[in-house]
Amino acid sequence: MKSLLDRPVPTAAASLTLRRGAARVLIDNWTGASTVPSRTLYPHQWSWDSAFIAIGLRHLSVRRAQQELESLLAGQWADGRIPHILFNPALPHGAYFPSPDFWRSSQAGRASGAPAAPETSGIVQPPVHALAALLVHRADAGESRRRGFLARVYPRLAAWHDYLLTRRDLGGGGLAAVVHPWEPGMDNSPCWDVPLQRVTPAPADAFRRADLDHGHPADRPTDLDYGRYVRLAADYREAGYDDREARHGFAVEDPGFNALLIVSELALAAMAEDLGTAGEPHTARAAELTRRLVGRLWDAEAGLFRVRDLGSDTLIDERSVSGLIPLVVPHLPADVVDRLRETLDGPHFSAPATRLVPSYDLTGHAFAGTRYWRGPAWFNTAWLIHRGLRTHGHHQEAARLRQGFLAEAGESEFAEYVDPTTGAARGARHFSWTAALTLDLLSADPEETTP
Ligand code: 2M8
Repeated sequence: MKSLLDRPVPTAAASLTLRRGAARVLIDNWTGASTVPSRTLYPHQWSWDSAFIAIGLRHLSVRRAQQELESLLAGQWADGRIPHILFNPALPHGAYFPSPDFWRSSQAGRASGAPAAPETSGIVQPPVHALAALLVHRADAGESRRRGFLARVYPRLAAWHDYLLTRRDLGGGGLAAVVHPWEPGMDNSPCWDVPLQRVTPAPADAFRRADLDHGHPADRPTDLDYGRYVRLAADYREAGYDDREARHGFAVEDPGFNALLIVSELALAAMAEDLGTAGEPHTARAAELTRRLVGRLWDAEAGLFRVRDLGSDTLIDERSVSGLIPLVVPHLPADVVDRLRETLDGPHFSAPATRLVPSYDLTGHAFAGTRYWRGPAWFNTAWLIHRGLRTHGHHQEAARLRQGFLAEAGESEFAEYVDPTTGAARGARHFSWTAALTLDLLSADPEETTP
């Protein structure tokens, strides 16, 4: 097991090596218009991956970072949704499952406004995009204005948020709901176990997984999990991906997802002002969403936000890193911020072998150090929590997390995630958002704590 004391602050030479390594990953994973998360496991364009990637790419090439986001927006549906995958038509269907012929977006999603091309999935991922777009804009505001970047992306991002806040307010409480475990980005979290029990799995012989060609079965979700993922996605497809028609077998309000929506609403406010229009409607919406988030999902006793299961209208009794991500919201009540910091440093999330934050409660009944989102520590969530600590002025804790992040990223060859009990790298290597967010933390700009 690695000792935390063995980890000095990176020297200038070590930082340069890290920067070069991270840049190499992004160059290798660039396809010409966007970046794949991993050449092996995830060979298409993913939604929230591209947002994190753009945040890092802006330090290499602002133009390329803009292109990353605009390439994703080319797959946006007329109803406003940004699909979670845009498929590369040059790849065979077997490269990833579920493939375009499963989702059939251009046909099955036509009435919901799916584009004729590219083929996409029909579900979504967390709305980090407006935050990413604002950070990309600010990396070179002059160039961005000359190219009309904000003018093009702002209306599309506003439509995306409108989709989430109208079609996806399934609980009627003013928060966006997610309807598939892939939507909050934490596919296999124990938070989904109870709501997923209501879903009849598709039979195992009805599909062929491609993830096991590259990922280890002990790390990935089980076949039973996949059966349920397939059932939910197929039912949504059969309803034309229409949220007014679909009877969602799974619907939850996720704190991380909604926190990112709030931060992105604030980013839209800043964009609107830059474009000479009023940012106030977005600021007001962010304030209202913050009230809803605290009102519907905060658990003061546990000291973190919980997931609300809309099937039973109860809070799910699990502790996930998603419940800490709201730290990134600027206008949280002070007592909530204090409790979140305590929880971060307490027994549930303070990992023995990594300075990253585990995805699930270290003491929880379902904790598994290597299995997908059921314990492993991920770099994007650490980046968000780092941002949250800085937003609330906790610079020392933020600096510690940054240092841990950079050490883990380098030692793990930019791994997808890390086992928090041993520090061992797991999942894909040369993973794009790990590299991108490394570049970002190496260039951390104190001006950028809040939108
Ligand atoms: C993982 O999710 C995909 C499905 O979207 C998968 O397991 O096949 C998650 O970690 C998700 O958050 C991430 O966006 C995606 C690509 O990196 O991989």
